[in-house]
Amino acid sequence: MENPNMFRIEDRVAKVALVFSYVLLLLGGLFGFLQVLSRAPGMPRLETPQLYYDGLTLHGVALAILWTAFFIVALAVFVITRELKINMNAPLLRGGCILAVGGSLAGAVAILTGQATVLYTFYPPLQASPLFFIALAVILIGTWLISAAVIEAIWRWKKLNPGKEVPLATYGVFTTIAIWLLATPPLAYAVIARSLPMSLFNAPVDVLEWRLWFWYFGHPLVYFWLVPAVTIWYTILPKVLGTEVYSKTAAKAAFVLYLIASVPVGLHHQFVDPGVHPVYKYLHTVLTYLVAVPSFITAFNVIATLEKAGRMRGGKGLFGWITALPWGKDPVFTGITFAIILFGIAGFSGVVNASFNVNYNVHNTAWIVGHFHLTVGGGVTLTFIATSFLLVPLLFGRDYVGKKFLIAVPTLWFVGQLIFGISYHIVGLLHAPRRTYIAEAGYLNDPNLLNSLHLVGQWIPWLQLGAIGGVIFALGGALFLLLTFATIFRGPRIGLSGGELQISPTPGPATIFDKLGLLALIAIVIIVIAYSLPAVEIYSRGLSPAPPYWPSGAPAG
Ligand code: HEM
Ligand SMILES: [Cu+2]
Repeated sequence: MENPNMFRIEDRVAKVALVFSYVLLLLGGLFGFLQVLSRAPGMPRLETPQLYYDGLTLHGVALAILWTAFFIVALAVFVITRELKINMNAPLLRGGCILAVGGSLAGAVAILTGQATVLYTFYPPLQASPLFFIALAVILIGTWLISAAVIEAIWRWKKLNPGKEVPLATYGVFTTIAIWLLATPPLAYAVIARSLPMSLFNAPVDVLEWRLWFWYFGHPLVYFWLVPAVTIWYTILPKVLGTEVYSKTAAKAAFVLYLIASVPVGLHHQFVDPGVHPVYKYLHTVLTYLVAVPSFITAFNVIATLEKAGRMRGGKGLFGWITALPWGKDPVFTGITFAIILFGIAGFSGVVNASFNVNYNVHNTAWIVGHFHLTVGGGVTLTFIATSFLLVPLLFGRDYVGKKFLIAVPTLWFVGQLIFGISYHIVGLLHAPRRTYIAEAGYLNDPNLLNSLHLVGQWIPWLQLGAIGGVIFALGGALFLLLTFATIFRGPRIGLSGGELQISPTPGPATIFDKLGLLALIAIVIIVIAYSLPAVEIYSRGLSPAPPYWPSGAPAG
């Protein structure tokens, strides 16, 4: 029998990361709730303008960057230990976790004390206190240590198991961590070599150079969230339905495409930036459409898997398999499939965003907010929430409390997201801006403008509907956190599974997909091609650094 304590240290790190991820979800979600009300005329405005922008900064950092990353750490450690049944390098894992948690706390302090009103993109020349940038650097170093522990464990397993195929869930974890390692060095350069000197010595920063390296990171960041969600769709979703993914080969092919095409596309966030040649922007547009291909493959594969499971349950005819699935009965199944549907809807607006010319119509509008709530807030976050229903009992050895309420979590999240997402897409098409405390804005309080034919008057009902949707899914989040914290601290004890957990299809012999080093090398070559062009353009023209600027006046002291 397995020694149940074999993964004591790994499990402790996974538990700390998981609990911390839920704390971040709570903190970030709280400001989401306040924000969506602040943006809707006629709704309670519970924030001062300063708190609105500080809260929005925290919302972005805590949710988009940290909640996802900490959940992914817990998931990665759990998958590696349970699936490969090997220990991980404890000092790397523990050290990385301490740095990442410590850095996150320091960053939260900097934001909440008004020392970093710079939003989660901290574009220069917006100035912030050194604490904020040091915190970011420490978090990055922490994530690298954890990533090293993951990669080292997979490498060791491969050496011990020559000729064996990497199991699918581990393959997804490898892809996730490889994307993170490819994506973060230029971000570290922007933070440590540019933003930190700016905050310490008021050193001027070249805005375009900085944005190039920030968005080099910013796009693969979304695949760093998505790939683990897709890994869950390929492994845990079939598992709860008692089957296997329809095509393991197509699943691995999708991971490979995510790996090689998710980085060299960052210029699609800079379509409106002057100083980058349109041909390079066009190249990144084409590569962006390439990285949509694995998502289409995933859609086919997941739907085929659902059909297989539905027919196994006796579903007949063209659509009978859909109704045969356990909708509304199994919260894990329901949560994950709702997440997939939300992600699918967001795919449509994603294609609009990615289009070089159509993008101009939606850039920096509420449309973008609608888009990424359906993707990272819907597809990814709801997948992670539903997976928690399995992961928390397995890691903490406690049964979920309030089981009959669990189904309400994905339901509220799904309905709220749909209402919020659709309203924000529409109000974005009417050119309502994002990142603006618009309920306080002059133009929304000007009767002449509101009564004219100007679009502004048409925003109001959509902003209000968006607020209703936002409050509904915030309620789903609150219920989730309440039940989950109650489970972690008070849930009835059950035995720990300890040993093996078969979540991937039975692995066969190694294939071309298992040449992980080669795949990473191909990814690097494409990145170098796609980024050397704009980099040469920017550096050969010469930098023109701009002096820093405090967004709301330098903090006292
Ligand atoms: C709990 C319910 C949530 C509500 C009510 C909510 C609401 C909002 C609203 C209204 C904005 C736009 C603010 C503006 O542009 O002025 C926003 C921004 C944002 N939200 Fe959420 N949100 C929620 C959850 C989430 C989740 C779960 C994630 C990601 C995992 C997320 C990620 C973001 C990001 C990245 C931004 C952009 C921040 C920026 O522009 O700097 N939100 N949210
Ligand atoms: Cu992108």
